[in-house]
Amino acid sequence: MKNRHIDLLDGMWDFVFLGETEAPESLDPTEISYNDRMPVPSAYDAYPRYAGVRGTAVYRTFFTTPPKQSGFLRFSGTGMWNRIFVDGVELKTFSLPYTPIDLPFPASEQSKRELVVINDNRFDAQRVPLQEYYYDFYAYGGIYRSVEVHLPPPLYITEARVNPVDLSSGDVDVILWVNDKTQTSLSLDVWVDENQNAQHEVVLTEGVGTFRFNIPSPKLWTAETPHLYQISLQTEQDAWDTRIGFREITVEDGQIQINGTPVKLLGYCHHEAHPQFGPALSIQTHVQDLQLMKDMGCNFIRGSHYPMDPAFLDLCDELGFYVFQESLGWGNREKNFSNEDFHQSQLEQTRKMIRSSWNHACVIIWGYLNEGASNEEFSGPLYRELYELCKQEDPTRPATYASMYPFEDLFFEHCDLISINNYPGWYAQLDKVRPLDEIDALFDKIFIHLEKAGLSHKPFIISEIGAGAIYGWRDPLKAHWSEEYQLDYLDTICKRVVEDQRINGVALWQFCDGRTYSSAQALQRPRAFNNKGTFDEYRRPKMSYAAVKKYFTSFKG
Ligand code: ADA
Repeated sequence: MKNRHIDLLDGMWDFVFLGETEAPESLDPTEISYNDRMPVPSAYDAYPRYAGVRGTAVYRTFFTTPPKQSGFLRFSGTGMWNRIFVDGVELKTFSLPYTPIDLPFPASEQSKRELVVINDNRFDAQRVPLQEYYYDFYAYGGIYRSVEVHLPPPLYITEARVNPVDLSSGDVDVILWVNDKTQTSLSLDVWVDENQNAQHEVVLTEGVGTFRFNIPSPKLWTAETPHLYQISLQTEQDAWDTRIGFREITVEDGQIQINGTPVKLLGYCHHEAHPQFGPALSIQTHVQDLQLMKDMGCNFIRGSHYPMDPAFLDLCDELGFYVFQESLGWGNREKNFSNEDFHQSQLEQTRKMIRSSWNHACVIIWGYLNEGASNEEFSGPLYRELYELCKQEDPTRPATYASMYPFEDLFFEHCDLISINNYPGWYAQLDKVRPLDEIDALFDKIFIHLEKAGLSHKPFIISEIGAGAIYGWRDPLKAHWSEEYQLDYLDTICKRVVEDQRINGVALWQFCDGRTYSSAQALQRPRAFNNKGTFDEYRRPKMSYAAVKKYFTSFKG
């Protein structure tokens, strides 16, 4: 078996923070003086020396290639705006926070290669159309996920979708793309779990080819039995590797089914966030988070509000979680929808998200535009285009968006399941003496409305609901912000979810507390944190943990 040559560039890089430079677009990478060192991956503005700064930072490292060897760099996640140079030559300027991106670089006579990243973390509608200052989670800068150098041969597979199409026969359909569009065929061997499976002569048209192979009597993948197959597509000089799970998602008659069996999705919205490291979470933190969720009986994670780290998705494949993977957006309004750069960036990042996470068995739902203006006609074109894009890129998975308008939403026909964010009893009527009563009342009203609107055939999930609690704040009066109020709140909602068949799932808001904006916007956010976590930011459980665990672990379907 061969492997593609991949070097991980993670480690200490040269670094300098230049502050509020006027034009990072015209900085010359050869004229930078570095005065510090910085780990990659990490968010530099989470470290004490640069905490909270906004401006331009420059990173540099070196890597080696054999002379005359080209390749590509894979950035798994960066914030918020970047210009990338290899040997002084600009490869690309881009701003797609949290989104994996591959950048081909040219060959050189030299084997020592210089990589420079000019990175800017300022809010700017032109440079960074996807990220607004008011999003309710802190927007960090830097290279916060891994960077790899891939050194493939001259003809190589750039991407492949490996789709188990038949759970009983074990047929797997593959569509693959190669870098050279003039090639008309590709010979390859398929390996499954270290065993040679079959040889194929794949016909290529415009650099794209398809073929089918078979894994007899496959073991099925579910969150409870996360069986994975290691697949390697081996050409004469190269290997393209992935893992797949045999599972099928269907949405029918108001149900979400996995492998033909209806499931109730029980879990959390999960930010990649830590008070010391921002969005740069280690594999250790990922595993801790996932173990805590397993312990509570969760089978579901909504990756809010951006594509999750590929390393996190690998773990969800392996440990067994159903994931709602969504692209970056938060409460976008007319200003954004009327901005062509925002529109195009939404489409681009959603496409990249789907392509880079297509083979993950854990991903069962695509999402976009969290709490956008789905009650306004002006946002219709983008909602429709994003839905169509999801269906074109992937007809095998449902697509949806978290709506905050259960009664006024205009686009429920453009989604496969209805996802509602709401906070009855938290952002409650001020004169309500028993705000918790709002919870059941709201869902009763929503179901009457959906029935009248002829939408009862669509599965329904609560994509957010929750209440804030300050860790350790106990109060016999059970007031807002006390652990007691949050406990009663989550008890009420979890009971309703497990008992009501019309609710196909819940992603509680949220797994753990997370840092948010630090301006006067934080007046509703004590400590400048969103405090609705069942755990605090250091993953210490609040009282509500027991309620969630009680209902989720005892749910039998
Ligand atoms: C919204 C939003 C979340 C969070 C939440 C809250 O639903 O999608 O990101 O801000 O509200 O805590 O109010």
